[in-house]
Amino acid sequence: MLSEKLKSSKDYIEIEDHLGAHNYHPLDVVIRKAKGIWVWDVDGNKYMDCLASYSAVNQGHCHPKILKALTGQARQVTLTSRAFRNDKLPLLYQKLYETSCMTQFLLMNSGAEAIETAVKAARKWGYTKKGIPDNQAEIIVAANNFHGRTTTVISFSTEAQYRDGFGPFTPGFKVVPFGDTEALKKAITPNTAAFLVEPIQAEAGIIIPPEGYLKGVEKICKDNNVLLILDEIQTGFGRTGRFFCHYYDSVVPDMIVVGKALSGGYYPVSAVLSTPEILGVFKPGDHGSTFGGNPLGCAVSVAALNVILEEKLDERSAELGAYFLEKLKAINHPKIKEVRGRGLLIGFELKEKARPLVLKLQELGILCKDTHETTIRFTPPLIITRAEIDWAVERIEKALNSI
Ligand code: IF1
Repeated sequence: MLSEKLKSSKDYIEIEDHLGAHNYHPLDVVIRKAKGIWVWDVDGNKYMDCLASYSAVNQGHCHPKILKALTGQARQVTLTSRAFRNDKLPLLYQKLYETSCMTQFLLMNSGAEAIETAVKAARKWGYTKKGIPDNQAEIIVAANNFHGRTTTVISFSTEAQYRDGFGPFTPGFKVVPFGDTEALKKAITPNTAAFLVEPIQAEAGIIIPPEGYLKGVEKICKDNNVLLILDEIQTGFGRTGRFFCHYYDSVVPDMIVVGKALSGGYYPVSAVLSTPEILGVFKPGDHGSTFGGNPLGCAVSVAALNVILEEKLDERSAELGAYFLEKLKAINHPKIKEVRGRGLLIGFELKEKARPLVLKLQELGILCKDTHETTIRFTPPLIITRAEIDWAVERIEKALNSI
């Protein structure tokens, strides 16, 4: 058996690089175990996880309450398909209703699938409710968006690499600059069904729009009978210091798209949170997924949401994010271009490529990830403590001084 020979990280990496598609360039750390904000590799090294699986483990790795829900449900029933009903889906609907101000929900699995769902709902709403002529619906998106990797979703990406070689693309999308309400207003036509946007652009490098942007967007959408779709897949569930990032602006979107921390990292669960007026456009057979709304995912999801509420992770994120940001801003180093963030969604931009700093931090026991070459994201699980932030900042300073 091949696996008996596997001893060090090197052995695992060799197999992965040989047999796996090379659609990633991961750090050479092979994680075997994780707990809270910490992970351990197969060589026994311990690291602080400052990526939190791109905000999917806001609750911390292997949270015991979510684990209990997972194992308990796994013994009962895991998958029924939506051909039949199950006794956990209604409980998740109720939990989403209590936590989101939205009134109708549709469960999927990955973030990209939920975005696809929102696109389909917006288009059908456009034809059946707004009266857009057949096949003419337009959806406006923001430049430098990241909403996933499926063919339709990359059709409205502005990142050359995400599209290159994957055409032809899905038509019906228009791009406007992020943070620019005037551009949005100008782009709207009678055929515009929706505007899809992230409250903070994470993949683009933690880009926070100008004050009042979302409020302005909300008004323009309302005035023009255009649906406002917010992608809170990464910014949701406490990451930015509020339960949803758009709570900062007191806006009421028409659809909220969520995923990642909705399951605390245990199982892929995503959803569109909306209203009967909009999700009501789906009739039986219009849309679905084998695994969407399955009882295992729903049980996990209810527990994951309970952890966020019980541990007040949104408040923790606001408080500790402000602390982390302040400490990072206090580092006086010529290589730092800008430090920005909201809650524990923090971007640390250098004047040069960030990969060497990422590698140095790995040596010093911190895992993080660069984006767009020069920015490192610091997005630890929201359960991190002040002392642990102090520990991290000490190492970040040390790493900066040694590259
Ligand atoms: C990868 C980035 C983060 C997302 C927003 C939808 C999705 C994502 C705002 C799609 C997913 C992930 C995917 C992951 C890397 C990661 C990422 F660097 F690419 F941009 F988190 F910042 N909307 N983001 O952030 O959700 O289908 O993946 O469940 O490896 O591609 P998904």
